[in-house]
Amino acid sequence: MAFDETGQAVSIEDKVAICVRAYNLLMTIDFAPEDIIFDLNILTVATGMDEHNEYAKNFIIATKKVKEQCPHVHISGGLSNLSFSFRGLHDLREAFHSVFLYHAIQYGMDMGIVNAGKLPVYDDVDAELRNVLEEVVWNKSDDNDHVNRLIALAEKTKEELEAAKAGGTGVVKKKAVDAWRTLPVDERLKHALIKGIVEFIEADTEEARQNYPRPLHVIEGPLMDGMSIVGDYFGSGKMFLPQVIMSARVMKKAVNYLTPFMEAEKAAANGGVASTEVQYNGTVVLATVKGDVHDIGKNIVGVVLGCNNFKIVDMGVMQSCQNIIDMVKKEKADIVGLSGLITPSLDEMVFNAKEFTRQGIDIPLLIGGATTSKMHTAVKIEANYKNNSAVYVLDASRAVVVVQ
Ligand code: B12
Repeated sequence: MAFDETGQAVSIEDKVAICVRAYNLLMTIDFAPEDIIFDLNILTVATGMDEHNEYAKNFIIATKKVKEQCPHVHISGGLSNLSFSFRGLHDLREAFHSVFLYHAIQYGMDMGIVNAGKLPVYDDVDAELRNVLEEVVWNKSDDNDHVNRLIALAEKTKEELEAAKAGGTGVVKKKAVDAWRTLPVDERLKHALIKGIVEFIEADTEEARQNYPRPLHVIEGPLMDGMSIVGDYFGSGKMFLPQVIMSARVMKKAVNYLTPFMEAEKAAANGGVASTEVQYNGTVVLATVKGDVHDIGKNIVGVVLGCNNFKIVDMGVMQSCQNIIDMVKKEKADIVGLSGLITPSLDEMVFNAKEFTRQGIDIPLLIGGATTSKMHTAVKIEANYKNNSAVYVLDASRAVVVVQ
């Protein structure tokens, strides 16, 4: 922590000086710089004392400076201190944390202590409140006007909460909950994904299923639309990992709900014969490559191909190249599909292609997942796969045509 013999660092200069001093000391014993995490002290703002108003800004600016002067270190901080002045007003405090993190992350903050599952999405924070919070975080006025406006908003929130309590618990929240339930079903599905709400997902998925010709269309339509909004928020720092995990759970639940319907479609196409008794069109081994945990897309591909009468051997995530090769041989697979969504997976796929070539795998290799591309597949993977073709597949519906 940014602490020394005289106490905890408050100013930018002190935070930086203490960290640089600690860094230099640690360098003399060859401590790995990437293993150093500095906590720069997030201190309480909007306390009513002018000298406290710079605290959030100091943390953010110091984060940037420490990272410049101490290469490879990481920066952390405990969030609850920031909003300590507003104890009891949970929504306001959570909004405060979200706005602060949005900026601090852009300046290099790597990790923090916060109830992340409760953070609102930055864009969802009420515009008036967000503007005031921005001003307070950056201490944009000299005359305390911004702090006074925040206090006024806090007073209003408090009164609303008290009124709600008097008129029965949770009235304010209940109203907001009900409002999104009146949206059209596609919008409700998107909302549930973005907010990570599982409560109504099966009922809404069923309603959407009735509106589309095929269950797969619900996945490719509103569910994928919702996931891409989640991806945009995550990519731009407006949503955080625990929130994305909640979204992923919602998505999985919806897909699980639709799976039996897709299987029934398949059975109907086979004249009512259950999948175990039919002759498969071929065997496809699917895996997410080593180091990568994303599996929603791969699972959908598996379901869709399964519905088109392919035997699917889904190996799951984080699969080493050797495991995949062994499985392809064991299953006498006709096609192998690799999924990857993070940048390191691109190199891992190239490694797979080389090893497939070296170990004599000679079946078509499908490549999919958000970070893969036609270009990378052509230039890096296909060029290293000598025994057959590497084919980039944009989405699950296209996988069927390609595999056929
Ligand atoms: C959900 C999600 C997660 C979930 C995953 C849960 C799960 N069980 O899968 C969790 C929260 C765990 C997660 C973790 C991380 N994630 Co993430 N995640 C996402 C998110 C929001 C959605 C992915 C998704 O499921 N999309 C929906 C599915 C249906 O789409 P899809 O996978 O592309 O699949 C379709 C096609 O690509 C294709 N397809 C996919 N695979 C295959 C395979 C074959 C063979 C074929 C034919 C087709 C095919 O068909 C599918 C259906 O049409 C994306 C952003 C985005 N919008 O893509 C980020 C994203 C992929 N994640 C990202 C990151 C950075 C991470 C983390 C590193 C975060 C962190 N700091 O820890 C970790 C990764 C840890 C690791 N080692 O893998 C980045 C990757 C950036 C990059 N270039 O590296 C993204 C792009 C977000 C961003 N913009 O920053 N993530």
